[in-house]
Amino acid sequence: MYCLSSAFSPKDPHGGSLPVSGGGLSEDGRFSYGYSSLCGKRTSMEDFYDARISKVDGLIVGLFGVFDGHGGSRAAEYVKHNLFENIVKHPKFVSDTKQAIAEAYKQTDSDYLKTEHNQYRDAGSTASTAVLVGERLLVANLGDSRAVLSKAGEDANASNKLLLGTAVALSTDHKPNRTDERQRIEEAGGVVMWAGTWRVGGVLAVSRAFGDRLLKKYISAIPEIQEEMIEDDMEFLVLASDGLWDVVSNQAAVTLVQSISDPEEAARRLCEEAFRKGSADNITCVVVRFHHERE
Ligand SMILES: *[C@@H]1O[C@H](CO)[C@@H](O)[C@H](O)[C@H]1NC(C)=O
Ligand SMILES: CC(=O)N[C@H]1CO[C@H](CO)[C@@H](O)[C@@H]1O
Repeated sequence: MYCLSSAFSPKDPHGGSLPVSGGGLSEDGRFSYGYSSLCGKRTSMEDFYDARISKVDGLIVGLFGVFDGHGGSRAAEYVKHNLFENIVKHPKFVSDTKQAIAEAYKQTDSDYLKTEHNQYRDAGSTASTAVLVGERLLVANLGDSRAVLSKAGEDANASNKLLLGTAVALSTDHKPNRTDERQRIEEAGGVVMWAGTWRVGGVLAVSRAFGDRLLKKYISAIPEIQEEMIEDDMEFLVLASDGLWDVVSNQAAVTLVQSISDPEEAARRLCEEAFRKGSADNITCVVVRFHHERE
C-alpha cells in the first residue's frame, strides 16, 4: 500500500503527508475515539490500525489497535483484518476477556503463519490493542507500539484546582535488550546483537510480534495484558506506533492531547507533532476519550 496522501496531495506543505483520519462516539456516550495515520518521510505505508465499536451479547465493546508492520505490510494487514474478529468471537470473550485476548493473539499468529507458508520473505507486525468491555479496559501488547493513559490529578499549587493529566504507560515495549526478553531469547538459543540498535539475531528490533516465521523461536506472539477498571480519573488513552514514541515522550503526548476535546483532532495533532519533530517512520495514533458524569 502506498501513502495515499502523497498520491493525492502533492502540494501538501509537509511534503506529501496529509493524514488520513476519522473517529466516532459510542451510542451510550461513554467514550469517543479518533485516529490519524501519516506516512512520515517514507513512501510506502506499513502502519495499520483499527478503531471501532461493536456489540457482543448486548454489551457495547470498543476495539482499538495499532499494528506496525516490518518486512512488508502483509502481517500488519492480516492482523488488522483478523485479530478483533478472533477476540470477539472467542467463547469466553465476556466471561474471561483476558484469556480470550491471549488465545485470540495466539490463534491469529498461527493462522497468519499458515498463510505465509509459500512466502520467501518474512513479514511481521507489532500490536498495541485496547478492548473496552463495560467498566473494564484491557490493553495487550506485542512489540514497541505503546499504550499510554492520562490520569487526572489536582495540582495542589494551583489556586484554580487545575486538572493535570499524568501519563501512565499501560504497556512496556518488547525491545530485545529488555533484561527479561534478552534472557528468554538466549534461553531459546537466540542472540541479541547491536546493529544500529539492539536486534534479535542482528535483524529484528522488537522481541515479540505477529509473524516473523524465520525467527519465530525467539519472536514470541504471547502478549502482555493489563486489565484496569475504568475510573473517573481516567481521561483518555493514546495508542501509537514507534513513529510517535521515538520523538514524543509519554508525558508530552498526554499534555498535547489534554486540551483538545475532539479525539480525531487530538490524534491528528499528535501525528503532526511527530512529523514536525522529524520522525522518519510511519506514524499512527489512536486516541480514546472516556466521558464521565462530571463532564
Ligand atoms: C536498551 O537499549 C537502548 C538503546 O538502544 C537503551 O536506551 C536502553 O536503556 C536499553 N535498555 C536496557 C534494559 O538495557
Ligand atoms: C511510509 C513509511 O514510512 N513506510 C515505511 C514504514 O515502515 C517500514 C519499516 O519501518 C518501512 O520499510 C516503510 O518504508
